[in-house]
Amino acid sequence: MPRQGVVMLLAVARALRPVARSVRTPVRPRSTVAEAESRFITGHPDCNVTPYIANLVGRDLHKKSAHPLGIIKDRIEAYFAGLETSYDVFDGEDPVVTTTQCFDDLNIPPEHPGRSKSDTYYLTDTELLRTHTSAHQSQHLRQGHEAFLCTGDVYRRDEIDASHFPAFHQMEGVRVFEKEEWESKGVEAVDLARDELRTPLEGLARHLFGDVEMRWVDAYFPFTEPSMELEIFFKGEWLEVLGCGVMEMQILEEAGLGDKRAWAFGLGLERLAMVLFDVPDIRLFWSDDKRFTKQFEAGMFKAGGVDMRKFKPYSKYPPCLKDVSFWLPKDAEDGSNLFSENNLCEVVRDAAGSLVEEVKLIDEFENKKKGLTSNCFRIVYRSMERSLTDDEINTIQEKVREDMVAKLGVELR
Ligand code: FA5
Ligand code: MG
Repeated sequence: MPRQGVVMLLAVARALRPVARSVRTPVRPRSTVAEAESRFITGHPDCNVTPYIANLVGRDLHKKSAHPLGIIKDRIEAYFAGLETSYDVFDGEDPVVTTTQCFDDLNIPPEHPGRSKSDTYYLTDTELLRTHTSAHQSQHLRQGHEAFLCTGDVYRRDEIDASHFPAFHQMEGVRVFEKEEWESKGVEAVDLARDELRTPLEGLARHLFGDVEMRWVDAYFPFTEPSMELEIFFKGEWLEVLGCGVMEMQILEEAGLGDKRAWAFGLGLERLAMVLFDVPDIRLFWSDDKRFTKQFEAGMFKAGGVDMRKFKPYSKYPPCLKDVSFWLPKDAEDGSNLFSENNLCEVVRDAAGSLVEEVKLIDEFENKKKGLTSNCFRIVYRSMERSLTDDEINTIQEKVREDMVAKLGVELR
């Protein structure tokens, strides 16, 4: 969108902001000019994008050919380029999409938890940071692409640990089939699409992991039927590589392809890169530290990571643990509650950025007399790059505690 349009939208969003704010609405502590002007922090009452998240958008790690995510993406694209069907390749769509693109077009019902503000980053009530690359399926189909790959950064408000980060990268693949293809084979359309899905995706898994054991597991996605996940047995564990299925007809019909059938898949690049390069913490992908970036080079990939140089952790700095105990707020009249684990994680992320490694519930009990529930969470702080000082962690922890009271309505114990 041209800059003018953005400015205008921001102005409209501001004008629409409710005048009478409830007294409980906390004053936002960091209302800087930069924040007010951010494309992502709109001032709309439904906006829950924080400065920390806004700063992750646009890093385009998947486009860097010497970054582990770029290396894996290139490897997958090279595999598809070697198949008979020719796939159009996309990797530059705007991560800001509409609720129509991300959910409605995909048959995701209004009550689906993935739509909630506790799971998803909204800019306004109708615009959000995409939660999956499936958000672009319909648009590419409408534009006439019948076989394509589409990679991008996706965002989910989520728990915090070594394998979850609020931003990660997905690649989507779609392939459409014509009536003649299933008729000439004398099979049902849905069976053709399902069978035609298995070979290239199993081939992809071998291209990445070498000669591994694989299995197909039934799954559920609102936009495919049947739906499956492909798992591989790697380093002693079953690992989910991708989700896929035969696209629901409604999606094809709305794209003007009602007489065709298609399969689609979606996979996460971080999960693959973590196991193939031995990267122990998902935050490392976002590091600019030369000790990380220098270890990777374009095209260095070898199937299964065999004979491939692996990531050597440069050192593990000591963690700093902080526990916080508090009484949960009571539910509001409409049953809603300011506190949720995801909201707590957001508060911690906003104060600590990538210094937070894990947030976990370690104790919970109910005081029947008071009618209140107490939680104790452990926050693990650790830098990937240096030792942390007590002072800086205490300052962060103090901010977390203040925000927990102001934004989540808890009573600290
Ligand atoms: C989806 O996002 C579907 N859109 C995938 C799909 C596309 C299904 C097309 C059918 C047809 P899911 O939420 O399971 O599904 O995520 C897909 C992949 O993203 C997973 O297999 C996993 O590799 C990766 N992934 C999911 N959540 C995370 C996370 N928090 N961190 C890192 N990778 C993740
Ligand atoms: Mg899944």
